[in-house]
Amino acid sequence: MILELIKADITTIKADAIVNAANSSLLGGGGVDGAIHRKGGKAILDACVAIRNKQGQCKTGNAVITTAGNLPAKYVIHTVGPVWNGESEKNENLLAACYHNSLMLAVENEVKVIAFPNISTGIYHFPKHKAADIAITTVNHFADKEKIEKVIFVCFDDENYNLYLQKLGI
Ligand code: AR6
Repeated sequence: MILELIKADITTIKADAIVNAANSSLLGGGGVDGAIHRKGGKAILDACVAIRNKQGQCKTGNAVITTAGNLPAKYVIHTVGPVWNGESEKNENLLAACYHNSLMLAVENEVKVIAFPNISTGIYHFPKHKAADIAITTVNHFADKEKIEKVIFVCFDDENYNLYLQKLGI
């Protein structure tokens, strides 16, 4: 499994799946979620509504998969990160679950290339250095690693990009 780092808008990435930092409603919001729904179009929202009607809200740490609509990717994996509230261990486990469950869904759907944004580090205020450690560790420890060809960490802001550069030893 190759790890790649880029600084970009995730909606421009042509991966098999891009991951969305969603909220439990699955009905869109601001940040990367807003950008994905805006550019991906109504097909994504329709698919999210269908999932909600079937299973209700998406719990923190869980993930669901939909079409990517008009985006260059094939799928969007929507995962709900924790809102940082200072409860370190609980929040850290939930953030790790986001990466783990997104990778599980990727494998189930034969996704070979998956792109992650820096989940929870925007509106949800998770400390960026801790979030980067969790993202990299969870991806590196994923048991079915050989089934994924490439994980792309997509950073949007300089602070995250510089942290990942350092932590990935690039
Ligand atoms: N491409 C890649 N990364 C982005 C983009 C983009 N287009 N836009 C922002 N980021 P956030 P959260 C980065 O706030 O903290 C929404 O309202 C951003 O710099 O999008 O998980 C949801 O509906 C940051 O590093 O997500 C939820 O309610 C990272 O994406 C809530 O925000 C995550 O920032 C989720 O909050």
